[in-house]
Amino acid sequence: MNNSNTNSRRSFLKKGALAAIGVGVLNSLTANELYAGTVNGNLEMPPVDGAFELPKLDYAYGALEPFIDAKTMEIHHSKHHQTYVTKLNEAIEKAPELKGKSLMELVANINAAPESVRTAIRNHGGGHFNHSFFWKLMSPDAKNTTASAELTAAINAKWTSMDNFKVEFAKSATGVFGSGWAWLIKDKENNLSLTTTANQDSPIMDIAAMRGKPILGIDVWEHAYYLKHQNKRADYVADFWNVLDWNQVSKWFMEL
Ligand code: MN3
Repeated sequence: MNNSNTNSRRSFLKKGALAAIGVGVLNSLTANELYAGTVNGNLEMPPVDGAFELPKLDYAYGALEPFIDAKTMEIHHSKHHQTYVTKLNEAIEKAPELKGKSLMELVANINAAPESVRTAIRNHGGGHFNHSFFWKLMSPDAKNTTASAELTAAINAKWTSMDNFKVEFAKSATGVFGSGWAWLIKDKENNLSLTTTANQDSPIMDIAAMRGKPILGIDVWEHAYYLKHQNKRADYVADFWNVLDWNQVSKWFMEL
């Protein structure tokens, strides 16, 4: 049997043990279930000619002004994200058995990566996945978008109202200590939860403390906001709602 199945089982057993001692674990999705079937093609991102590529943005660097400034977008995309892509490709060069795997498959199976490149796949594969996801969540036309009826119902079921959800999400995002991400994730039954990850870890990773499929997330590394908002992360999170494309979140809620 291949390693990924063995690791999925181990991961499952570990999660079961954690749940038994009261640590909140969303569900027991196996690595394969996370990316099988109906996953959005854009996020599968198979390597192009053997190497991953920096995805193009659907909008100009200045298109999210005044909420996210053009310089931040340019550096974030063309430098930070590019570096994750470059270093992910370097890691895969050192572990040819990983060649040809989709980004989702790599990131969902950190434990299956050879030990020599595991940290690099975690940091740079995670970075490539998280940023590719993040760019698609934002749009200059965001103000014309609203959550679908299905997504609104799921949010209301958990947080009573959209306003209350936004308060809780913002708390989660401002509460991340140091660099990381805040996420809205869903389980197999479409139940929603908030979670955070450190560095470039992602909720889809088999090593995530709370695993699920992200449908919304915010990068709270200082590089995402420092030029405009300096130390005021809460202001950045407040501005984020103005560029968040609820059509995309609603789409992922149904499709992922
Ligand atoms: Mn970033």
